[in-house]
Amino acid sequence: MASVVGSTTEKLSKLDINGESIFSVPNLHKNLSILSPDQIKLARMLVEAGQSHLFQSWAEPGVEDEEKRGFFEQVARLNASYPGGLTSYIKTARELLADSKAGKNPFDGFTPSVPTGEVLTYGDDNFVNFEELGIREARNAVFVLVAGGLGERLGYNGIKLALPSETTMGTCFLQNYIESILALQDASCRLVQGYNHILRMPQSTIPTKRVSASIAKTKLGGGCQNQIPLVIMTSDDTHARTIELLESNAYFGMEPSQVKLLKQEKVACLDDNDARLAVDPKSKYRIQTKPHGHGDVHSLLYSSGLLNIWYDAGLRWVLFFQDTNGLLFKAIPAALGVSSSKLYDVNSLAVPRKAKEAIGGITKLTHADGRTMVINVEYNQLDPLLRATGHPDGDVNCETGYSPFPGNINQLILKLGPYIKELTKTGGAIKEFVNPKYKDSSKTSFKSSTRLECMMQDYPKTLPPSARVGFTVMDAWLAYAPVKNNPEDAAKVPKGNPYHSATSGEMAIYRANSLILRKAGGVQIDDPVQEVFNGQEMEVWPRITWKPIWGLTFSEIKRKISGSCSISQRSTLVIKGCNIFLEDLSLDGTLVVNSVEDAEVKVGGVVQNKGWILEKVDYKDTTVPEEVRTRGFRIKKVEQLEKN
Ligand code: UGB
Repeated sequence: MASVVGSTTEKLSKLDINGESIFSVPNLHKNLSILSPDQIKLARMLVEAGQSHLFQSWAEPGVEDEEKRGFFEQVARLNASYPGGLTSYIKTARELLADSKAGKNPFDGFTPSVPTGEVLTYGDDNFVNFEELGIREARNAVFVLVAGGLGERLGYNGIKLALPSETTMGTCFLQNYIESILALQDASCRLVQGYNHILRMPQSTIPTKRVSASIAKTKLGGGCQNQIPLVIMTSDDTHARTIELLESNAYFGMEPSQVKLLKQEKVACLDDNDARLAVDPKSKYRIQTKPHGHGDVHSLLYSSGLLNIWYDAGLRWVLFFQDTNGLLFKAIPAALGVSSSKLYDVNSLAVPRKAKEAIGGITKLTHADGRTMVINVEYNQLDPLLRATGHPDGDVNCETGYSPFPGNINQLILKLGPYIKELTKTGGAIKEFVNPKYKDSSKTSFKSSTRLECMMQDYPKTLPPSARVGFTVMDAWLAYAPVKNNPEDAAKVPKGNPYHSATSGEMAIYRANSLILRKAGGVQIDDPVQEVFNGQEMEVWPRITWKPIWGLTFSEIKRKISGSCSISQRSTLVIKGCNIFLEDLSLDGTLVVNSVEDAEVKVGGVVQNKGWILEKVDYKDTTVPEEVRTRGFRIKKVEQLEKN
């Protein structure tokens, strides 16, 4: 060791940057004998970057040496996981912190205006055509789920992917997503392989029996070879629990090899405007870290090598999505159809946005020099940007009752070829930002440490003007109902704005399914009643749920409903199977229909029973499991008709 230190010391003796060298940091100097050459190199890099304070409280050699080596392991990880290493991170941090202190507007020189995009209306011919195109393209798609966030606003103790998206079937978000992807895979293969004609036969030619509920089986031929890949971005906060959720549920029916997990690393926290790295309050041998944001997904995908593998396999689209939107897959087929027909390099899914709603606004930005881009302006930046550019009222609703800027729901569809080309230039690095909370107006110190962050929707910021960047707007009832707010905060959301809570996320699924059955199948569905759960006023529709395989598109659902069907408000309908046909069904109570994949079932007649009742639960009642009390109700199963 002495000789290693000797030779390294010789090299290091030549180093004296701005008067700071390893030798001017006594506690580090004393410990050189216990460090490897690589660790000394890292130490040198830190000192050069103005981080000598990290060694300030180090013990004498021989004391806590393991912890010291652990410190360098962490530094090596932080250095390797950031493009350009820690030196580059600190340099960027200094620049961004200086801009923030100077109050520099990140959109300086840009004027915002409302962009035009593709606005879709559920169920019209245009929508149905896009859906068919989307289903056709789905077999050329890859799904990327960003699920590294802990959901601080939600305050849930588990991972959000494990939360029930709704409690009638009890399907968690990850299961809902995986089953939807499998259903898309199946529908896409059927359409392309041309044996969909079997499914599209007039119903009179399909041998079925009526429910009450007998099952007639028809074997549908053909198997699908295409497997749609799913990538899940996790973080240290979510990785192990995501694997456990997958493994303990046999990957919810997906082939394990179809799913890849990429773990994002956190980044170093910053203590002051000089970008001095923060020492972890729990250990003087650790740097405090925090999440870098969902923008990491691009560099992770790039460095994973997956993009080229997919490209070589003939895949064309990468679809990014978030962890808690139970409606998302109702919007995916049409949105993918838009991408495919318009040949968009980037297509962002959007919904009408309420002013001040915590979702970004899709905005056209025109620079004084003529450059333009259509990009998400994050919810905390939209109001100041508007005020700074001649809109004294800032982020307000227009005469439609909505913000004129469509709301970004962070569902992006990127065309794989141009995406690879762009990432080859950038390495997947996304423009970062910093958001320090200052102690006072002098902006010299922070209330708590901050860090650089990046967002996946900022990807288009580096694209050339020739890139085809568009967006697709759909109704929020169809496309967007995330679970982000805890009950207490949700109850404080301005009246008329969406709650984004576990309660609203679940109720939105029932509303969407009810509206879809009304619109696609002409089912008579009673109007909802208003009820208050955990201080949030909700429309309560009949609890109608189905497995994604039953109906992903308007046409598919329309095809499965005939005659005169009706469902009362207090009813629950659960459809678990593919070829279940509703015909002249009158439901007032609870009906659960289970069928195996290749069975055909016709469901009809009058079903009446006491049904399932929603029982209120207070979110403060800790005797009730967290995922139940945060949604404000549980389902009491009094009576049902269940047919298998
Ligand atoms: N996520 C990660 O995977 N890693 C991280 O480091 C952080 C998050 P939030 P946010 O659609 O409702 C976004 O916290 O960031 C995952 C858009 O920026 O739920 O406040 C995390 O697991 C905003 O423009 O949302 O806001 C989750 O799946 C708006 O569109 C996802 O990233 C808003 O979402 C989003 O994280 C929205």
